[in-house]
Order: sequence, then C-alpha cells, then structure tokens
Amino acid sequence: MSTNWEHIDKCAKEWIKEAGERIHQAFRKTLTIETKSSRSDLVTNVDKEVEQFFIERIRQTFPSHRVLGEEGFGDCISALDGIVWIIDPIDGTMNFIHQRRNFAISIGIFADGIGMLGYVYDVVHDELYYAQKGKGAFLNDQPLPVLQPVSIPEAIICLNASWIIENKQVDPKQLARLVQEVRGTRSYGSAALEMAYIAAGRLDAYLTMRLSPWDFAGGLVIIKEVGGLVTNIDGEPLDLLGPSSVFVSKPGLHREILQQYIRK
Ligand code: 2AM
Ligand code: CA
Ligand code: CA
Ligand code: CA
Repeated sequence: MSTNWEHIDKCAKEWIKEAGERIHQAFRKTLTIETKSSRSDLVTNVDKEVEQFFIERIRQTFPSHRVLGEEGFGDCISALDGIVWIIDPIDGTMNFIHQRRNFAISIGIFADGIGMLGYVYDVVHDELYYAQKGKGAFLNDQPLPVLQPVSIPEAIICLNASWIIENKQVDPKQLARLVQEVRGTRSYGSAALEMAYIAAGRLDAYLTMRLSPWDFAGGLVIIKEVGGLVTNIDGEPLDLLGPSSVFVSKPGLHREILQQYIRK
C-alpha cells in the first residue's frame, strides 16, 4: 500500500499548531526547569508535555510509525526502516526559558531514512517553515525560492562564539579568520530556526560542532528542497541516529568554507 503523504502532512501541521497553542498557554504558568548534562543543557515540563502530545497523536493515528524524540518518550530507534518521526518538542529550550522567543518545534519525517516531510515552527512569530520532498519548501504557504550563490565577503554566517575558543573539533584560528572575512555573524541559539533562516535566505551558512538528529531532522528536509547543502564538518552526510557536527550553507559557499576554513 502506498503512503498518503498529504494526509501525514495535514496531521503534522494540525498537531504542530495545537502544540504551539499549548506552548502559548504554558507561558501563563510556572515552568519546572531541570538541567540535563550541564548547566546549559535544560529541559522543562513543557518540552516533555509537548513531546508526549505528539507521540500520543502519532500512535493513535499512525500505529505503524515510529518516533525518535529528544526527551525519550518515543521508541528506541537503532535503524531507520519504515516511517520514523524525529521530533524536537522545543528546540532552543534556553531561549524558551530566558527569552520567551527564538525557539521552535522541529519535526522531520523519514521513510527508510529518506527525508519526506520537514517542519520548523517558530511558535512566537507564528511562522511555519515546511517542505515535502520534491514539492518545494514554504514559509506559511509562501513558496521559498531556490537559494542563490553568495560570496564569502557578502555572507552572513551563523555560529556560536564557543567554537572560536579552543575546542577539539575545529581550529579556532581558522574560524576566527572566517569570522573576519565574512560580512557578519549571528547566533540565535536554536539549530532548527537557524536552518530555517538559511532556507528563507536570511542567513548564508550555519556551523556547529555537536547536534543530535532531533536538532536538524526538520531543517534538513527543508534545506534540501531549496537547494542548500547539509553535511558534517568533514563534508559527509549527517547521521540520523547519532550526534554529529553540522554545516549548512548555500551551494557555492559550502565547498569554499569547508576547504579553506574548516579542513585541518
Ligand atoms: P535544545 O534547545 O533542543 O537542547 C543551542 O545552541 C542549540 O543547540 C539548540 O538547538 C539546542 O537544542 C542544541 N543543543 C544540542 N545539544 C545541546 C546541549 N547539550 N546543550 C545545549 N544545547 C544543545
Ligand atoms: Ca535539549
Ligand atoms: Ca534541539
Ligand atoms: Ca529540545
């Protein structure tokens, strides 16, 4: 039986909007905040509730689909066969807590490891970035144009300042040179939104050293539909089952930045 992707897309959008409403309501209540691996790695009751909300809906409507969720309420996934939803209920939890903006719901839906549907929903601005494989990417129903090449001196790149200090993955001197040679740098603190901003042409490249599949699964599908490139910092495809570095950019910039600033 063939998969009805239009139906899955309709459900996903409905649930994303409903989850957005729940997040809005949560702003009126007190948050329960816990730390995970470090003082910058946070989780709230809302992250957990939103993930559980999606999992309940998916299990009810699509019992054969599996779910990989950041907060661990989904399935234990060690292979990508069949249909797998990769969910980050709140990407940018620190922003959610401290800023009440600059966070997103991120969902990627994969069939045998191939990205079919991708969503990044900026709840506060009511901006839904989404894409269906082969059908283009959209921002609130407006088609997003295919990305055009940009040169290094005209590029705005997105990276967290922590990668300019000594670290194991990349030479900070090379990155500092990149920072000097581009037009500007930005950092928003939500990987999903940062990828969506590239898809929307607001940023030209995004570089980070350690993300998990739920951080980039939604953005990956959207970026590919507008002709952007997504790899790890070695130029290899991303692993959807484990952590990796992530480098996203417009087409021409990708090779240039990898070859001239990142490769050791
Ligand atoms: P999160 O908010 O869902 O945890 C912050 O720069 C970005 O990195 C966010 O997209 C954040 O996702 C992600 N991230 C991944 N691992 C993280 C960690 N251990 N601590 C903080 N942010 C992390
Ligand atoms: Ca987290
Ligand atoms: Ca995340
Ligand atoms: Ca999260």
